[in-house]
Amino acid sequence: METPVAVTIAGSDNSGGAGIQADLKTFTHFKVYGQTVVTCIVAEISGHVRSIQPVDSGVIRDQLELSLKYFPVAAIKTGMLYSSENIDMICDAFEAVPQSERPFLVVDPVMNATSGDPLVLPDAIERYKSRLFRIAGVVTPNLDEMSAILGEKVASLDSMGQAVRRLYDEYRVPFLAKGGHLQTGSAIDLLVDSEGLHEYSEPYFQRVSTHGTGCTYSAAIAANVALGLPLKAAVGVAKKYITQAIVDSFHWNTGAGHIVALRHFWG
Ligand code: PXL
Repeated sequence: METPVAVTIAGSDNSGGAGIQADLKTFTHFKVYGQTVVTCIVAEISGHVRSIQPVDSGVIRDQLELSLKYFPVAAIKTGMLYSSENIDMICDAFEAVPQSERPFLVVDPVMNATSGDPLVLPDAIERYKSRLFRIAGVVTPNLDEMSAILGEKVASLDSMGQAVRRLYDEYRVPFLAKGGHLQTGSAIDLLVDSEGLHEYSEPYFQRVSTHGTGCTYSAAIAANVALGLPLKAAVGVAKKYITQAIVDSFHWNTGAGHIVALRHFWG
């Protein structure tokens, strides 16, 4: 099989656990050729964002147009998009591709870092709802992001099931609701598509950093769809991968303290 190409549109995390860096490592793990559209440069470590430098929107557009024009892009994932202007521009570039040739689009609606620091300007959330969700192949919100999209708190498995159905009814594209933060002993995610609800459950591991889990999970879904798996199966593979990445996290002790990071590769 020819090596498929996948593109991540996201921010750069210098510490390497999240953002563009996590996405590229994940694409490489699955033997998918990764390309990047960098939206922001973020200076951070797990648990603390120090500064954000947005990339000029014309340069963001050029990165995406070059990938779409010159490469057989099978899948795109979006992470930290930062502004409504960026979202508009990405939708415009995507919609300019004839419908039958469009890559599969995974939208991770990144709003905050695990530390709670905002990674999006407040008005961008409306643009996700009015444009980007509607052209997605799947949208992958966590509980906080689902709450922000729906405008009401989603904090239990029951409410997550109802919420994800409402999202499907509203936007008519598959949604993967990630319940990892429910802390029920299992990390339960619910995918809703035209066939209904599918549940994915793996053991929940506490006390390890979750920095980059959303990025890594959505990149793994994009990689596996690019490899030819149907969405339902791609989510299953990605769920097992993210669980193992957490279990086998890196732990470092330096003069500045103890730090944990996801493992994106083995061997
Ligand atoms: O995990 C969310 C996220 C997305 N994108 C970038 C990030 C982070 C979290 O820190 O740095 C660039």
